[in-house]
Amino acid sequence: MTRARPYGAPADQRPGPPPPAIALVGPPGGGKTTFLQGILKGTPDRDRYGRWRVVVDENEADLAGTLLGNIDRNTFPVATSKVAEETWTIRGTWPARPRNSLFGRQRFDGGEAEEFDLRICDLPGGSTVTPQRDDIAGLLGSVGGIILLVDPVRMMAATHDDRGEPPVSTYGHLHRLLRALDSRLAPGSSQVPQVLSVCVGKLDHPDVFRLALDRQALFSDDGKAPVVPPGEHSRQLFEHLCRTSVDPADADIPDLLDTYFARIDYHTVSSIGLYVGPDGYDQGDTLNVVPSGGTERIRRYVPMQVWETLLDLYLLLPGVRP
Ligand SMILES: Nc1nc2c(ncn2[C@@H]2O[C@H](COP(=O)(O)OP(=O)(O)O)[C@@H](O)[C@H]2O)c(=O)[nH]1
Ligand SMILES: [Mg+2]
Repeated sequence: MTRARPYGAPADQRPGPPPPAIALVGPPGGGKTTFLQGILKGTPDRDRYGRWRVVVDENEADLAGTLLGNIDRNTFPVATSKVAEETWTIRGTWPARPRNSLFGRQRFDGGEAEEFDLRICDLPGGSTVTPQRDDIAGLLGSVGGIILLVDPVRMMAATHDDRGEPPVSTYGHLHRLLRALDSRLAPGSSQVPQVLSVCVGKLDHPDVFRLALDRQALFSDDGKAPVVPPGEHSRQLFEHLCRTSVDPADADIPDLLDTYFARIDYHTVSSIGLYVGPDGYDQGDTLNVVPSGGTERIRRYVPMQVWETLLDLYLLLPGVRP
């Protein structure tokens, strides 16, 4: 985002270094635009993360406007039909006092407003990354952190999508992304400098939710909707999905990631959340997507762990915290 400069201010008062940045990537149809919609709709837990919001630049207002419209109508975003690149500014302050998070992670002292960029390169459904054409290498090389949104639905046989288009293979997509990143690597470095956040999406999907339940990965705080905690539980769920994927190549994803990244964080999210009714969360009535006139309607948007994924990764970026 371009910062405003007082009119007539000397030209040498240039803005400082660019803010830290995070890229959101993942196979087409994996939920990236819906994740952005979740960021726009949701807020992080204020006690643990403070106050954060998206600052929409005039040039990006189109996308935000469309997503707000979807939220009003309780719909998913329409599928991307051309390559779309967007940058959002995320700005906020941490809580005034340090606290321990539910999952034992320390939060930092608050104070001054901080900001960073969230960048997305959204490819149309069915297409694979072509580094030269999509300039994905430029995008990945320009950020300190990468959120890889993993789509569990396409990995699970029982829930293979039936929209006619075969889903792009997760391993294939990732392999191309990493090769693109490789092209920006300083000669001689063995691993890429970016911090990776592996983010399993669509937790609300009945089959994904059942899997998490069966694997005893779900934890609930005081009658609230259950979540898969970040870190070890999310990593185990992710590795299980890879190992048992309908695409046998996916079994090699964890090794591939370890080869490239020195630092990996793990989260599990749902951009729409489980259904929470007027009387709160009810474990007998969790389905949040219902059929409506030949399409799907979301009963109520309660994004889950999307802000947490973003802010946890921000804290891991080089130079953000001593
Ligand atoms: N159940 C569920 N479905 C999701 C979620 N996020 C995305 N989807 C589904 O995945 C489809 C593609 O999502 P989209 O955000 O367009 O993916 P993109 O191509 O990566 O931007 C949507 O139309 C939904 O059907 C989620 O959190 N829960
Ligand atoms: Mg999209």
